[in-house]
Amino acid sequence: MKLFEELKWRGLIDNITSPELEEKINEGGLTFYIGTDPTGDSLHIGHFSSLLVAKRLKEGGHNPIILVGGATGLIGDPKPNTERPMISKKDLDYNYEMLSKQIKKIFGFELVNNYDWSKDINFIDYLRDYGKFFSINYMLNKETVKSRLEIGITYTEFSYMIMQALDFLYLYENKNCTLQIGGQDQWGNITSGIELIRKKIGGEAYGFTMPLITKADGEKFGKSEGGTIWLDKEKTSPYEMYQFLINSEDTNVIEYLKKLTFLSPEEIEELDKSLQSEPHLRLAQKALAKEIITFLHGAEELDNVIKISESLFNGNIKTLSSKDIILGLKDVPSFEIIDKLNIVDFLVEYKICSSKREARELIGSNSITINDDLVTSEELMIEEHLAIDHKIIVIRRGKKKYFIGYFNR
Ligand code: 629
Repeated sequence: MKLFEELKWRGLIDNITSPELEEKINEGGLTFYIGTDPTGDSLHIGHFSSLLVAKRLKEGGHNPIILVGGATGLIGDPKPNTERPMISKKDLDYNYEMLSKQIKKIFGFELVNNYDWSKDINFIDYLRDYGKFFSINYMLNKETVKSRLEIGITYTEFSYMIMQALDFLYLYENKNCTLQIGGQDQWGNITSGIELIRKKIGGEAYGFTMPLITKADGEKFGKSEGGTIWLDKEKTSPYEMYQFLINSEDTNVIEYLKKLTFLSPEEIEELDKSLQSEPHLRLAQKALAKEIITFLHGAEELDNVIKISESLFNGNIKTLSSKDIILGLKDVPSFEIIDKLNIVDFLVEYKICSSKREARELIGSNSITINDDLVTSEELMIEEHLAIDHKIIVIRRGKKKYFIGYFNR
């Protein structure tokens, strides 16, 4: 399968600016770029599929440039239905440092900063050398701008597309960059650059956009109930990312394997077969989580995450450290254990049971465990010597309801 065909098969091509791009993608040898603004201090999994396409193109013999928008980040790419808050230069610089480090560490690509060339353009030159090539009608026709006319758009955000166009022209002239890629929301910005290159210097440049990943419920991919899934392990632990991925819906998991992993079409088709015949084994979800966690955080992190996940849910909680348990049970109810109580009073005090009667019933039906040990006596005193690492005890009510009690939080 040729590269362009594989990108299509993986659902990574939304729109291309000209038909001859297909052959050029298959031939290799293009210098291309993708840009990201430092609006946050980490990439999230929604950026990941776009940046992975840069890696796929690199493996297909093309030369990637990643642009981090130290200038455009100060202006704000207009969003369809809201004005972006103005970011401070201090925050922008911090985000820029964090994002550049992260992209270099994960992808190792050449980075450029559009502040380096934009900062030297004075206002009059900007209007004469670039603004002159943009008719208001052309700009008003951009999807995002059109949708903002109702609620209002400032001159600042309105000008953004000229800045991104200017970037493409700069990289075309200085790095022989003839292709820009981006998510489908970038179509207007990318075509603005192609137009500027054509009108100003008679050059020919190309672009293609990628579909943004969807979720079964139409929600934006990369947002879970626990919030955004960040690539920075300090913001989203490998365990949380693993849980997010392993819980992918059956209806989405094959799309995610195509877009977010380097598994071959044959391997993905095998996983699709297992999804159809033995969905309960969740082999596709396990493969997705394995590939992404290994790519981002390394094989060791993957092993640790699987150990936590299996120990927690196979009744071997005592093989884990309190740190891993807290990580693995991040969102379960937790409380500070103050007084020494017997188990019945304890279960009522910390609202694990609604009454002493219910507590006695659940103990009697073997439905309460402490650190995976069944509670068989109503006289059991809950004391620190029961704690794991002298810190926590894990109470499970029934099959899946967990609580964490802290002795020394
Ligand atoms: C200057 C800035 C350029 C080229 C691009 C840019 C950034 C671009 C943008 N991109 C999004 C972002 O930064 O806003 N104007 O968050 C985001 N991008 C990755 C994909 C995207 C896009 O980082 O292109 O479609 C979704 O992840 O929204 O000269």
